[in-house]
Amino acid sequence: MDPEKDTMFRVIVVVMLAVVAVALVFDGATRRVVNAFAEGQSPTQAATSSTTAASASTYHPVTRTFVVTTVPLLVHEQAGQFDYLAQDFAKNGVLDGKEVWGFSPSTLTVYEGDTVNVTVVNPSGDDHTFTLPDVGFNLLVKAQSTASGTFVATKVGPFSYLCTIAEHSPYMWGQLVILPDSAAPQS
Ligand SMILES: [Cu+2]
Repeated sequence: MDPEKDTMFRVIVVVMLAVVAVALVFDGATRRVVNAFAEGQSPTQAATSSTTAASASTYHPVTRTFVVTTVPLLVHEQAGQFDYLAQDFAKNGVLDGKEVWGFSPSTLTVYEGDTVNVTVVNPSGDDHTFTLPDVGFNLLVKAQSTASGTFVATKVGPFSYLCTIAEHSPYMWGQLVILPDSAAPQS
């Protein structure tokens, strides 16, 4: 090939590659700015959004209301119903000095920042408590009554709630699950 033509050909290829590269970069920048306007940001924010967008949650906390009922599972009143209970409740039986009660439901799930409203219904003849030691929340629910309270879910984690009446406490418990706000549906 003519050396002069060969040089010209190389120059044309390099110039074309440069034009394509500039077009791609310009297109990317334009898309970021257009997307930023669509999301209500300024172009300046858009320039930094690629590093900050992932961490910020847009979840708006809500109030979540729960009704929890205390339910008898294996208690003294059932001794006539299940013949094994007489032995269980006797001295050195597996339920000596205890009764098995539950909370229904036994799991409550909320998101970080939510306000949690709990009403505990206790139809039974025993007093109970609904106690969340890690949250600093406690309700005493007298026999055949209801009690309500509210707290804010500030810490992420699973937290146990229990009845602190000694006869019930090993068995009568449930779990409050506070999920991080980043796990919530983003609005
Ligand atoms: Cu109890």
